[in-house]
Amino acid sequence: MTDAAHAAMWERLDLDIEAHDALLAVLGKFYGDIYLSQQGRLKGAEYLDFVLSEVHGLRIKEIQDAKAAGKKVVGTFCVFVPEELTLAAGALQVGLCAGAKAGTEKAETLVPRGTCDLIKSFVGFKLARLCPYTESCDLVVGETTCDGKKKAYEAFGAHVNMHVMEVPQCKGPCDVDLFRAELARYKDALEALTGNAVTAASLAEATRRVNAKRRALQRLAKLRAADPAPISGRDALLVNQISFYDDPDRFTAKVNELCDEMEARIARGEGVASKGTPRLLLAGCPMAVPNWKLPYLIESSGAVIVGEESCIGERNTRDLTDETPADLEAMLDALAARYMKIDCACFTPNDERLTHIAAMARELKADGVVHYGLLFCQPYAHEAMKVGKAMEAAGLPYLAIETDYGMEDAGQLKTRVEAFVETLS
Ligand code: BJ8
Repeated sequence: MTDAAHAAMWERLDLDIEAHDALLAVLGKFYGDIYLSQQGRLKGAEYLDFVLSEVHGLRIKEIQDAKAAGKKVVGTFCVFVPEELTLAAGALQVGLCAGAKAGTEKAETLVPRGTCDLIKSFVGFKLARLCPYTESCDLVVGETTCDGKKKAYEAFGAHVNMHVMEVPQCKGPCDVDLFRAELARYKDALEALTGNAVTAASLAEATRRVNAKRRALQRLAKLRAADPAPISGRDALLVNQISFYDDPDRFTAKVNELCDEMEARIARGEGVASKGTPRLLLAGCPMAVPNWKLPYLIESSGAVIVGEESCIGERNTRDLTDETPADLEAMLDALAARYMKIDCACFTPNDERLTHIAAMARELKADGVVHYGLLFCQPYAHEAMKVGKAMEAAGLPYLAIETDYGMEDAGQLKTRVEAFVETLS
């Protein structure tokens, strides 16, 4: 696509062209500094670079072409929205979480200042007309997870066509029933939006495609247990971030190619960092594009990240949906069972998360755990304390970091991370 074709498309989407150009310039520079400067990247990382360079270009063109052919586009903010159902209704699903400070002043006219940057960012991107994904959506799906999100959706719903799914706060049998009913309500909303019925055949096919994507990401996650680490934490995070934007089948194929290359690299005893480099597990809040600050600080401080315990990471890919049910009702039951396993900090109690973090650290041979909490995020701030105690009991060095999308604290964070890495070496 030419620059002029890009610009014409963004104008049709009513983006603020000047502000959007400035955003892309900053993003390009940030990507160059954090990603292209890495040594020993996999050849398959060219796919990541290409997708990122065209994240507001070719992928948006594909989405616009699909819309012109009659497809509907559904935007989401949370891994509780089942992609299986969206695909089964013949729609496209894209993630709308954003990882950059943008339109903050405008966002603060809709949500309080003491709101986490993830929420302020998606509100700001919409109000400042900066996100071609949001502008492409026919339906935006929210969910009642944390208080910040559920109240933000009340205000956000005045700006987009919105459907809010109720996600329970506990995991008893009546909570699973509630979520099962919400799946049926979401299915109805999708059928009304697309005019397509969700059938046993379409849901079985969609489940197979989404599971294939999860299997590829599971495969990649397991390969990171090798020492030396075959892929940087930054690139692995980017793979997970792209999983929310790219075409699911193309993405699966590309991740499997990346895994083939990683296996060959492991067989040769090669990696992105030398054997014995301190290995860290990153746990906590999800990191949406382009929230790469902390991974960059960690990996430029002499450590390598070997896993992400996050919704843009293993929390989203750990569990597959059972593919064995043959009728639609049983398939919806299987979806409810699968999604209610997600150990988001919005649940109470949520002790399985502590078990998962300890197991991941063990399997990935992590030397320590860094917990990332986004400023003003109550659920993960509370759990950061519990995770600290659990890691102490497991004998694992632990560092809890709370930050936002700004760069003002980068120097101070780097000092803390370097000191932590020093204790591991
Ligand atoms: S399932 S983690 S994607 S809700 S950082 S907005 S929690 S105040 S993102 Fe999440 Fe779904 Fe849970 Fe995952 Fe609120 Fe915290 Fe902000 Fe957060």
